[in-house]
Amino acid sequence: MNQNFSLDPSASVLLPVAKKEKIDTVWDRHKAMQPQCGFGQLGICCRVCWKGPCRIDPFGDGPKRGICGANADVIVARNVVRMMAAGAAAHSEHGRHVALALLGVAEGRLADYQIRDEAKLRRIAGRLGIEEAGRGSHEVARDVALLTLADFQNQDHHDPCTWIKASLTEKRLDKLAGLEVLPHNIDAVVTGIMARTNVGCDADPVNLVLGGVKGALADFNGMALATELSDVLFGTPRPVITAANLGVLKEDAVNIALHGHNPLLSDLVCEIAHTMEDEARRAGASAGINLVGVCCTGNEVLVRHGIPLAANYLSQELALLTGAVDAMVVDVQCIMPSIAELGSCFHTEIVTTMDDCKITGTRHVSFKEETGAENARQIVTLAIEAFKRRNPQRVLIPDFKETSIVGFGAEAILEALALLDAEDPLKPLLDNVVNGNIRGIALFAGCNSTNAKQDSSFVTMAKKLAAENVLLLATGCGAGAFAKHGLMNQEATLAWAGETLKGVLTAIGEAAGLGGPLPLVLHMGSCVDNSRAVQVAVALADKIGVDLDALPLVASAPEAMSEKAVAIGTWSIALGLPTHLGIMPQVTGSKVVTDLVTETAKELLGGYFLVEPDPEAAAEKLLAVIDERRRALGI
Ligand code: BF8
Ligand code: SF4
Repeated sequence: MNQNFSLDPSASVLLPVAKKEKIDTVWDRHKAMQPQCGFGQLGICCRVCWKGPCRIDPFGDGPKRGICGANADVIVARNVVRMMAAGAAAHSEHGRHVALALLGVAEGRLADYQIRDEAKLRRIAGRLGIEEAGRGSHEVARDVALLTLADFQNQDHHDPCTWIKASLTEKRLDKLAGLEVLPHNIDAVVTGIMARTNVGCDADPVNLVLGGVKGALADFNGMALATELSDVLFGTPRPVITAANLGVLKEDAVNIALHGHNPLLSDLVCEIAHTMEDEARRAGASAGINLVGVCCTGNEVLVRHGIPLAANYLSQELALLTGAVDAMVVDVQCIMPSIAELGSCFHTEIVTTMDDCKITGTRHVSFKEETGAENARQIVTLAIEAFKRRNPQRVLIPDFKETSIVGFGAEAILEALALLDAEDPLKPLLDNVVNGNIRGIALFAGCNSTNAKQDSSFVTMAKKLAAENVLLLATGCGAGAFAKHGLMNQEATLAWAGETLKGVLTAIGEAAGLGGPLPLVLHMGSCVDNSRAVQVAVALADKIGVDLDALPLVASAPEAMSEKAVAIGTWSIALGLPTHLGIMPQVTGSKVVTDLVTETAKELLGGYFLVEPDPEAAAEKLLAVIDERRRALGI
C-alpha cells in the first residue's frame, strides 16, 4: 500500500508503525481530504473580499463572474500572483535575515558569527561594484551588507535591484527591462502585488501576471543574495561525501534533526554540538551527538558540512516515527504543523526557534543572533535531556542510507573544471556541450507533493535523461530525493549515465582526485541555491555570447507544491528556461493565464511552463526541447 504513496523505502518500514500506533501522517490526511475542491484546483475560487467567497462555474450555467464582476481570468491571475509574492517574501525574508547578520558581524555586534570565506566576500564586492582592494574585510562586508539591504529600500523605480543586475546576462536584463518587470525593491514589489490584487484593483490578467513576474524576479534577487551572503558567513560548499535517508539516524547517539531553511541557527548548532559530545556520552549516548538534516536547512548543512540528510519534505514525519529523534529543531518554512503531535507521541522535543514561526504544543527557544551560540547550547541540552527519556523499545531506524557526494556550487563546479583547463575552466564544459557529449543540462528543483508518488518522478526522469547524456543538477527536496535514492554517487553514474556523459563525468571526477566519476546528479544546495545554477548558466551564456534562452538548458519541478516553488518556476521561465511541472498548476480555470504562461511566454521570454504529470513523457518532452535549442544554436 505504501508503494502508492512514496518511492522511499523508509516509508514502507515506518507507515505500518504509524498505522499500528494510530498516528496520522501526511498521506492519511491527504486521503481524508479527497475529493479536493475542484474550484480551488482550477484557481477559480476568490476570497479576496468578504462579499465572497465567489466561485466561477467553469462548465455549466452557473456564475461566470464574482459578485464584484471579476471573471475567471482575473480571479486566477490574482490568486497565482499572490502566491508568487508570498514565495518572494519567504525567500527574501530569509535573505534579509542573512544580510542583517552580515552587517552585524561587520559592525562587530555579533560575536558568534564570523566571515568564513573572505575571498568570496571580495569577489562579491567586485561583482557589486564595491571597492575592496586594500580595505579590511569588515569594512568591505559592511558595504556589501548595506548595498544588499538597499535592495529592500530603493524607491527609484528606474533603478533595478543591485543583485539581479549583477546576476544575469546583459541581454536578459535588457529584455526584462523592456517588459518593465525588473524589480527595484523587493519589499515594494511584494507590497505592490498585494495592493494591486486587492478588491477592485488590477483587473487585467496579463498585466497582473506581468506584475507577478516582477515579484518572481524579486524572489530570484532575494535568493541570490541569501545564497551568496550565506557562503560568506558559513563557507562556500565544496564536494563532500556523506549519506542520505533515515538510516543516518543512530541508535546510540543523541539525534538532532535540523529542519527548515535558514542556516543562521543551524550552523551554530553544528558548531556547538561538537563541544557537547562528552555531555551526550555522560547521558548514555555512546556515539555522542548525531546531527542530521531535514528539508532545506538540511541541504544547507549538508553541502557545507557534510551533515547527513535524513529526510526531504514528505519524509519529515517519518523521521519522528523512528522514535530515535531526540530533538527536531525548526526555523522557518516547510515545517508541517503536524510534527507537534508526532513529537508528543514520542519523547521528541520539537523546538521552534523563530519568533515568527511558532507551533502550538512545542517548545520555543527564541533565537537571536546576539545570543546564537547560547541558544544553540540550550537546544543541544534539551536534546540530551530528551535522549534520557527515549524508549529503546520504540526505536525503529530503517536500514536505508545511500552514499552521497554533495556540495557542487558554482565555485566547486568551476574548480573541478579548472583541473581540466586551468586557463579557461568553462571550456571543457562548453566543448562537451558543443560536441554533444553533454546533450543538455537539466536543473531539478522543487518540492515533494502528496499529489504524486513521493520522489518517484524525480528518479524516473533523472535516469532517463542521464541515459540520454543530459547533465543533471539539483536543489531543494528534489536534491533530497536523488540523495536518498542513491543517484548522487559514483555507482549511479556508472549505472545510469549515457556513455558520453559518463566519459565527461569520469574525466572531471578523476582529475578532482575522486578516483572515478562525479556523481550522476550534482547537488547544488537548498532552494535558495537555485541561484547557483543560474550563475553557471550565465557564465556559459556569456562565454558563447548568447542569452540564457539559447542554451540547451531546462528546469523541472515534478512535485512542485509551495508558493516558493510558484515563484521559482516563474522566474525560471522569465530567465528563459523551459520549465517542467509534474503537478497541474492551479491556473487552468483561466485560458488566458494558462496560454500566457505555457505559450505566449515563449515568445516574450523564451522560457515557458511545460506541464506533464507522466515522468517518462516529461523526460521525452524535455529532450525534444533540448534538441530544439541545439538545432537553433547550430550544434
Ligand atoms: O525550499 S523544495 S518542500 S523544503 S519549498 Fe519546501 Fe519545496 Fe522542499 Fe526547501 Ni523548497
Ligand atoms: Fe467575489 Fe470579487 Fe470579492 Fe473576489 S473580490 S470574493 S470575486 S466579490
